Parts: sequence; C-alpha cells; structure tokens
Amino acid sequence: MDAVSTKDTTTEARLTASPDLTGVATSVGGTLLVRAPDTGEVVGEVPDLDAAGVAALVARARTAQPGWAGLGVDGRAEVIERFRRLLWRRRGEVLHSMQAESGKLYEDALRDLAMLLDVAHYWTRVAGPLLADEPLRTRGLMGFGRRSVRTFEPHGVFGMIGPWNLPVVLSIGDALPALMAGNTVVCKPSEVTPLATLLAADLFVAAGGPPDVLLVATGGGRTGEALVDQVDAVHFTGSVATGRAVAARAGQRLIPCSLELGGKDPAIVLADADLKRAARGVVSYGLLVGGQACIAVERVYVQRDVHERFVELVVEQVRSLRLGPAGGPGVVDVAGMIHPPQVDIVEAHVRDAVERGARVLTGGRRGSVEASYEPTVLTDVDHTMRCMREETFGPVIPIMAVRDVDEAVRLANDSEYGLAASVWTGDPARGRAIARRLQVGTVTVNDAVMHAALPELPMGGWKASGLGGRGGPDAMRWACRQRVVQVLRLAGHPDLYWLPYRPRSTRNLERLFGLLYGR
Ligand code: TXE
Repeated sequence: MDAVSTKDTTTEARLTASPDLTGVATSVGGTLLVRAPDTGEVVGEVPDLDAAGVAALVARARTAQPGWAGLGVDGRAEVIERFRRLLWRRRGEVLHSMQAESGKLYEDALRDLAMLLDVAHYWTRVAGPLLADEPLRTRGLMGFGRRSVRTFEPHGVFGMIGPWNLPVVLSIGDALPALMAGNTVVCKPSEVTPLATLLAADLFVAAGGPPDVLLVATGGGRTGEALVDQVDAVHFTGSVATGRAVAARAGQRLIPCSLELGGKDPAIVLADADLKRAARGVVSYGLLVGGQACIAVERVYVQRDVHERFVELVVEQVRSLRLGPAGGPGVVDVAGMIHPPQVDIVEAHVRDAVERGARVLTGGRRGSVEASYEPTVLTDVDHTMRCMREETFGPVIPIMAVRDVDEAVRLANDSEYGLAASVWTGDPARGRAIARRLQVGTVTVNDAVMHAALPELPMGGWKASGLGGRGGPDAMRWACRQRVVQVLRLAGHPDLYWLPYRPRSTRNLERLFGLLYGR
C-alpha cells in the first residue's frame, strides 16, 4: 500500500456516492469506505494503511522535520496563522466534510472548527515564550558557581491518534502544540471519520505549509498500532481499553505517551442552585454532540429537596428538543449517532437501568432517524446500573436524588473515571469548596464542558480518564524533550568534590554541610 500523499487527497476526489451500503467504515482490499452514519451512503474512500505504509509516511515526516524546526518559532507561527485563516475561508468545505462523515449537527461541526481556530491562534501567540531557554536557579552548595538553563527540543515525529466524535480538534488541534514545538506530525484519525482531518491536512499545504510536515495515516486499529511503533512520541484520544493498549505499546518502546480517555462526568445540583439554569445547562451539556463527548454530563446528582422540580424542568427541556437528520444552522437539536454501533451501547445501558428499577421519563428508545436514539431522561437510578458507572456516550441523562453534599461527592467519586465534573449552586464559594473534594481533572461551577474549549486551560483526567493531557502550557512542554545545560563559571579552580580526597578538605566540607543543613 502506498503512503497517503497530502497532495492527492482533495475532498472532491474522496467523496463518492454509493447508497446501497450500511453505516460503518469498512475495509475492502486495502481501502476504507467511509459511510454517512444516517444513510449508509459511502461518502469517501481512503487507504487502509498497513505497517509498511505507515512506516513510509513516518519516514517522510522524519525527513521533513529538521527543515520545519529550522523555520524557527516565528516561521512556524506564520504558516499556522495562514492555515488558520484558510480554514476559516474554506469553512464551507470543512463543515460539509465533517457533517458528511459524522452526521453531526451544523452547530457541533462549527464548534469543532471554532475550537481548532482558537487553538491555532493560542499556540502561535504563546509558543515563543514557552519554547525559549529557561534559566534555572539552584540553591544548594553543590550548585555553587554553576549556571543552569533548560532548553526545549522537538521529539522528532509526533503521532496523534484521534477519535470519531471531534475528529478535527482532537487530531489537528492537538497536533498544533507539537507542530509549533518543531515536530512534524502524523495524525491517525478514526477510521469512522478520516475525511475532515485529511481535508485539514490538505489545507495546511494549500496555506503554504511545507510538504510532509502534517501527514495523515488513514486506517483502523492496526494502522494506529503501526504508528505507535514508528513515531517518537504519541498522543491518543479514545477509549480506556485502547488507551491502555497504546500505553503498553509505547511503554515497550519507551516513547512518551499522553492519553485523553473516556469520562463519566457527574453534575451535582444543590438545593440553592438556579434550577432553571442548571436544568438547561445539564440538558445542553448532557446532549452535547448527542452525548458523544468525553466531557458531556453523564450522570446527575440532585439534592432531594429540589429533585422533583429539577427533573420536571429537565424533562420539559428535553421534550422540547427536535431529533432529526442534521442539516444547516438551527434545523434540529439532536441528530443521530456518529458511530452507529454506539446506539447498541446506549440501548443496552437504558435496558439494564430499566431492568434494575429505573424509570424512563422521556425517550428510552431508538429514534426515527437511522442510527439515532431519542434523548432520554432516567430517574430512580443507582450505582448498580451501567448508565451510572460506564461511559454511555449517548443522549441519556440519568438523574439520582441524594440526601446532601457529602453523599453527592461520595457518589461522584465512586467511579473509575475522573475527567471533569460540574457543581451547580447559588454560592460560588461553596462550589469551589466542593470542587476540591472531587477526584477529577477539571471542575466547573455553574457551567460544564466549555472549559475544554479554552486552549489556555490544561485538561487531563484522573484515574482511568488519562495520563498527561492536552491544553495549556503543559501541552507545549509535553510536545518537547527537555535538555538541561549547566555551565561552571569558576573554570580554572578545582572543584570542592574533585579527586584526590584529603582528610582536611573532607572535614571542612562536612563542617560546611553542618552549617548549611544541620541547623
Ligand atoms: O474508540 P477506540 P472507539 C469512547 C466511547 C466509545 C468507545 C469506543 O465510550 O464507545 O470509546 O470508541 C484507534 N492501537 N470514546 O471504538 O477504539 C482507532 O482506529 C492504536 C471516548 O472508536 O479507542 C481510533 O483512531 N490505535 C473518546 C482511535 O484509536 C488504535 C472519543 C480510538 O479508537 C488501536 C471516542 C490500537 N490497538 C470514543 N485500536 C474520548 N475520549 O473522547 C484502535 N485504535
């Protein structure tokens, strides 16, 4: 199989129609057929790269890397700024591509693109200072006369393995700090949604990006494995199970690996909250991208005194939403699932909940649109149920009544996941205090989800939700190797610690240690 060239992958060439097939990506003779989830129509064909194809791509990226690094931060920022502007000018094609392969709402696609643009803007502004040599102060006696500085160097070729829910921002967007650090990048988008990532890589070249700096390796899990085997560092977004496999493989090669995995984000609604706003927030963020976002609200704990009223408000909201095939701006509120097999998981979680005593207040069945599930509200749920413990990744909002804050915090923390959480209260100080008790990487008070759209904020999960992370200055550090350079300024003088040893000088040194550290 030939390597994918960024030049021969224009969207027009890839978008082909063949209406007679079902709704998931399939590999046929080295070619992946990408299908619209709602119609099953083939919307594109891309190579299903094997190990040799991946190795060839990585070799090209490796050859291009010194030239890219040699452009310097300002040169690289200039390219990425041009890329950002071109993405916006050609947004019609980008949004079309995202919607064609994922069936997602116009608004969800637009948000994905806007996040990418914002991320690009952020990294071009902050990369310079973050990559500058950093003087390090040392205080101990052993550092006397020495000057130390930390320098940041690219790893070489960075691998980005992405999921199907936010394919552009979680592949190209996460590639930007690595690119700004002087790495070249090979993205491996999900086999379900490779088209928008390919288009974005085309636009990088069209914007004047040097060839082979941002490449796309299309294919499934096998392609992802081959990428981990070839690159110098890898960032992965996807499921916990695959994340573990990627980490183990990266561990074999001892390459840096950061993981952004699933979530089971709790929302805690206190009796003093603005219930109308909290209900609206929980519905909006529970059904974000149809619930297919790792930071979507996946379970809700509400203080018993206001539980009934809150549930009423949520149900009223959810019933007012329009489920339908995605189209243009504002056409519907919830569309079908991006990855049709996900409907089976959602259905299984709701069935399990009902069998264990949960009540469905609205929804609770497949929707009339192909590969869809009706927005669903469950009550009388508890932690024996899959919908409260496993990632549902669909349009389901399970709501549980709790006695008090302590019970809410205990249940919120009773999870293998620890990505994010939200607290809804009329008292922000109380919200902040509760935030400190939650075992997650991010807590928002009277809000949820939007923190992930802010590139200034680091985002990483606790527990099974990940390692390392994305966003914020830490992501730039992660994209680099570090080197400490230490220079002894008193050259010419013998060092206190050098051979040969003499009883007097050793005793003097001991006395000095006593004066410094023994008091
Ligand atoms: O993810 P996978 P899937 C959750 C969600 C969903 C579940 C499974 O709960 O039901 O994950 O989704 C590539 N080595 N999230 O099956 O398998 C694969 O080709 C290297 C949460 O899509 O983790 C794809 O590009 N790579 C998530 C990527 O890994 C491998 C968003 C993710 O696939 C590989 C999406 C391997 N051995 C789903 N096997 C989030 N955190 O936001 C597969 N891949």
